Amino acid sequence: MKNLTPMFAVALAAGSISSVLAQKPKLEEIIVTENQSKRVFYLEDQLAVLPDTAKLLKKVPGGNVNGNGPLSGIPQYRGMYGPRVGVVINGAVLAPAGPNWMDPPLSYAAPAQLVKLEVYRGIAPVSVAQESIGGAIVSDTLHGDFGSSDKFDASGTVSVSGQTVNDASLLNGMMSLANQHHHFMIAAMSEDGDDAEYDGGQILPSSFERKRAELNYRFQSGAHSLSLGYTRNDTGIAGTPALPMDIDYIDGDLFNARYQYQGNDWQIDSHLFGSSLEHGMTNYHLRTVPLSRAMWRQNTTSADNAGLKLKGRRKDPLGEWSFGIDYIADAHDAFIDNPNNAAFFVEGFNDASREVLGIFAERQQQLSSSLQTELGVRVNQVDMSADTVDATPARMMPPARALRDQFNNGDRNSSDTNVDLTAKIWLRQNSDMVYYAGVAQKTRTSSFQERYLWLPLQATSGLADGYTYIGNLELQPEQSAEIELGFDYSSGGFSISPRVFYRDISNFIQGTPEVNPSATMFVQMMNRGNGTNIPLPLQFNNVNAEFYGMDVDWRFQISEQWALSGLANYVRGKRTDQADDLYRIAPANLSFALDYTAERWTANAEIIAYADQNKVSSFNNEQATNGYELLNFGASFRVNENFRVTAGAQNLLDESYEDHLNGYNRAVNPAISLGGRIPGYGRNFFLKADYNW
Ligand SMILES: [Cu+2]
Repeated sequence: MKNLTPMFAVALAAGSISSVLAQKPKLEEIIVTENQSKRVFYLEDQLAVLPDTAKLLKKVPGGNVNGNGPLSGIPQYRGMYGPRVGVVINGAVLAPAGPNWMDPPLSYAAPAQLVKLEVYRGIAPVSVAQESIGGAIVSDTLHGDFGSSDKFDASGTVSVSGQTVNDASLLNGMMSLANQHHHFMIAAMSEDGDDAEYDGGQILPSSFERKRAELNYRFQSGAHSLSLGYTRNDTGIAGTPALPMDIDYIDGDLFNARYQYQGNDWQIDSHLFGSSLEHGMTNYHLRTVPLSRAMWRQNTTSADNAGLKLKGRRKDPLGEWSFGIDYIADAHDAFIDNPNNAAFFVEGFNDASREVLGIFAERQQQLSSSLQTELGVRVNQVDMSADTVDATPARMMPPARALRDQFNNGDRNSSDTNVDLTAKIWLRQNSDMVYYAGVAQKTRTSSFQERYLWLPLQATSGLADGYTYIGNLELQPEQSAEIELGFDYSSGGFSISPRVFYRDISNFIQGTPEVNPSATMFVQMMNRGNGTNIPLPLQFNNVNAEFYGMDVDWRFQISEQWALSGLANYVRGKRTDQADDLYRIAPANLSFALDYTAERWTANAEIIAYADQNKVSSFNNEQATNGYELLNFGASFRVNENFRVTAGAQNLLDESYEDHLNGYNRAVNPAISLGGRIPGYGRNFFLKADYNW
C-alpha cells in the first residue's frame, strides 16, 4: 500500500485544507513555511509502541503530558493543560465522558490507526479551534488516496506489536477500496496491557484494554468532496492510579460528515459532527477494594457532543482570507452510587451543559517580499446551564443540604461573550533567517466542572492532586495576554527555531482555600464519620497568574545518513496575586537524538534529561521531584516494499525515576505509598511488524 508511505503523508500534509499556511500567496518569496507554524507527526513513523497519543507531545517544543493512566494522558503545552488546550480530531471537537478526563479528547485519536498529529507552535490561529488559550492540537486519521480511474483498487495494512514493560500487545488493520470517485475504508484496532513494571515494583493498577473500529466513505467529483465517518470506541477495564477510581468502560459512538469545495480562488470546508459517550468507573473493580463497604463507589457518566463548523477561504494576490462560524454543544451527567447500599446516591452533574457559538476571521497578508502578517479575530458566545441536583448526604447532613440548596436555588445559567485577537508577523532577513513576533489575547470560559461541582468531589478534568473541589457559579472567564518572539534559522544542514514567551492571565481559574464554609464542614463531618483524613476542599476561584519560558528545537544533518537533533524546554507558572507557583508544570528538560537513515534502515538513539522541579504549588500541596536521564533506542528495517519490522528499547538503563507530571498514587500498592509520586515505566523492549499492500 504505497499510498500511505511517509512521502504520501507529507504530500497530504502540504495539501491539507486544515493547514492554514499551506496555501501561499502567489508571490515569489515564501516567508512562512509549515514548519514555522506547527509540528507534524505521523504515528506510523514513530519508533515506539504508544498506546497513548498524548505521549507524542513530549517530542514537541513546549509540549509535555500529564499522565493519570496508560490511556489517560492529558497534553500540556507551555505549562497549560486540560480544557485550556484545544483538541480537534478529524475536524470534530468533543468533551470527554469522564468528568476527571479518564478519556481526554486526544485519547479518541488512537495512535495505531495511522494518525497524523499537528501541534501549533505558540499562539494558535483563531480559525483552528474555538477555545485555544493554551494552544491547539489537530489530529486526523489518514484514509489513503482516491484512485485515478473508474477501476476499484484495494489496499490495506496490518500491524502487530508488543512490548515487555507491561506485556502489552496491539493488533491493527485497515482496508480500503477506492477508484477516482469513491473511497471505502474500514479499520479496526485491539490493544491490551498488564500492570506496568519499574525497578522497584509495579504500578497498580495500570493495565488496560481498548478496541476501536472505524468506517469511512468518501466521494469526490471535480472540486467537490464529501466524507462520512463513524468510529466506535470500546475501552474496557483500564487503570488510572493517579485518580480515585479506575475505568470500567468507555463506550463511544462518533459521527462525522464533511463537505469540501476546492475552487481556484474559493475553498469551503464544512463539518457536522457528534458523539455519544458512556463511561463507568469504580474504586473497587481494579484496585484493592476500600476496607469499609460503605466507601465503595461507582460513577456512571455520559457526554453528548454535537457541533458544526463552516469555514471559507479566499485567496487573492496579496494573501488570503479565512472566515467562518462554528458551534459546539456538550451535555454531561454523572451519577455516583454504592453497590453495597442501594439507598446511597449522588447526582454529580445533571445535564451540565456548555454551548459555544463562534465566529472568526483571519487574514494572511504579504506586506512585502520580506514581510508577512497574520491577523485573527474570533468572538465566542459561551452559554452554560445545569439542572438541579440531589444526593443522600444532602438529605442527611446539614452542610450537604446547604450546598445542594444553594446550588439548586442559585443562578446556574451563565453567558459570556469572549473576544480573541491574534497578530503575528514574520520578517525575512535573508534566505536563512526569518524573525517572528506574535501577540494575542485569548479567553476561556470555565469548564462545567469548575462551575457546577456542587459537593466536594475530585472530578476536576484530571488535576489528580488528591484534593476535593467545589465549583463556583460566579466564575469569570480567564483572559490571557501573551507575546512570543523567536526566529527560524536554516542554513546548510542546520536549522534551529527558538521561541521565548510571556503570558499574563487575569481571572485564571485555580483551586484556592477560600471555600464555601458548608463545603469545609461537610468534609470535616465525613472525616469524623468515616475515620478518614481527606484534606479540606478547594474551591475554583479567579486568581491572577503568569507563564513564561522558552522552547527550541534544532536539527543538524551531518551527512545523507546521519542527523543530530534536539529539544530544550523551560516554563514557569506563577500566581501573581499571591506568592505561589502553579501546579503540575513540566520541569525544564532537554533531549538529544542521533538519527540514521539509509535505504532500508532507520535507527535512532535518544537521551532525555529532566531537571528537578522544586517550583511547586503550595496551595495544591505539590511535591517536588528530582531530575533524571533516560536513554531510548529504536530501529526499523524495511524487509521489502510491503513489510517493515521495528524494534527498540525505552529507558534502556532501567532508571527508576519520578515523572513530575505523573501524579500521586491513589491505589494500594506494596511498593508505592498512598500519596507517593507514581514512578515512570521501567526498561521496555518493543517489537512491531507492519505489512502494507
Ligand atoms: Cu472516569
